[in-house]
Amino acid sequence: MSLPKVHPPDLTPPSRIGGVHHRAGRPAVAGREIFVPSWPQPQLAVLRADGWKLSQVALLDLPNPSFFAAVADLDGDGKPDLAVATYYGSIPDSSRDGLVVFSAGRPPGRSYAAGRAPISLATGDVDGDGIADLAVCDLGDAVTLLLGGRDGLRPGAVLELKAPQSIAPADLDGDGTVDLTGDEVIVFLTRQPRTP
Ligand SMILES: [Ca+2]
Ligand SMILES: [Ca+2]
Ligand SMILES: [Ca+2]
Repeated sequence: MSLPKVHPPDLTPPSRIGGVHHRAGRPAVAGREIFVPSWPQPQLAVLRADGWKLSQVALLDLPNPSFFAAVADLDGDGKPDLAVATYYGSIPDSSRDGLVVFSAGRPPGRSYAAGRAPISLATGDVDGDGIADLAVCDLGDAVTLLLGGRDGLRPGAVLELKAPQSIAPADLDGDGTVDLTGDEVIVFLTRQPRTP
């Protein structure tokens, strides 16, 4: 049996935007679109896949460089939204750090405070209201939980944790709401306590 021949995709690497070399952060995917954050440029490339062809269709401006993007319907309108953690690269200079959310992946972006030096994101419905929520890990020793809603994100909780690198959503206790597990195997169960 012969295997079908596979052709490499026709890629236009986002690492050459504007003729300046930069590095790509953790991308996010929604349908046929791929959102690629980067540093040191404070921009995010929007790529679209068409079969094997992948082309850049937009370049979104950010207040800071970014290492991490995530996609989830954070306002409950049925369209996936793009969240980008932006981080200048210095914990002492964190004045422009935070989170930028592009509704349906399109500008303008809306900025939110999300700790100092945010480096990674996780999404899931933590409070069980049917709208995706967002957890932000930052090098300032915290995980910030922001709750999704029709009018945008609102503060949920701040969990102190030594230099969290990443966090994963999962329903660990099977109650239908998403729980969060940190890289130090610390588990945040979000189940509401039952009244006796
Ligand atoms: Ca949405
Ligand atoms: Ca929610
Ligand atoms: Ca749960």
